[in-house]
Amino acid sequence: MPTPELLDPNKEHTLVLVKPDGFARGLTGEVLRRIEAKGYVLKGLKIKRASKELLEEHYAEHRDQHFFPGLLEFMSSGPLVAVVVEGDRVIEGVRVLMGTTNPTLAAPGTIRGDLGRDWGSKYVENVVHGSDSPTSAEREIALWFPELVYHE
Ligand code: DAT
Ligand code: MG
Repeated sequence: MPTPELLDPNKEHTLVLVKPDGFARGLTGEVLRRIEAKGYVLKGLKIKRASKELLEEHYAEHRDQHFFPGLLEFMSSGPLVAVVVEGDRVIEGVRVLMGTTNPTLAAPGTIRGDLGRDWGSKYVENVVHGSDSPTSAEREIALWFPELVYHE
């Protein structure tokens, strides 16, 4: 396989996941369309069924929350799409595009507000994930795309 282009450490990146609900509903293109239309650039992309081990690392900050087992069950229930997105202030920008966590309450115009809802399931199915800070973004990208990060 050809070596992928490494991420430019001088540029800002975030990790986006089109979650299993979004992928299964055929919304991957719509989510990526909004991110690209905003002007951000896709630097890495893969379809993947995430293991519980990977998700435990990814959601480590929520390990002690009551919803943690259900969150891992939902996130490993089917394939998802992982994406590295680049752009100035992209971490904040993608969070604004996503909308708030609860998809029933997320504002219209946002990905979660326009495409998500409650389905009466025991999980919060909210279509998309985006890193919440530079520290999280760096950690999450190294976890999902180690091949794009330069290691000495
Ligand atoms: P976000 O995904 O908006 O960054 P978060 O990091 O607080 O939200 O939580 C991660 C995911 O966990 C979220 O997308 C859905 C789920 N979640 C959060 N709070 C929850 C709750 N109170 N009950 C059930 N699931 C929850
Ligand atoms: Mg979060």
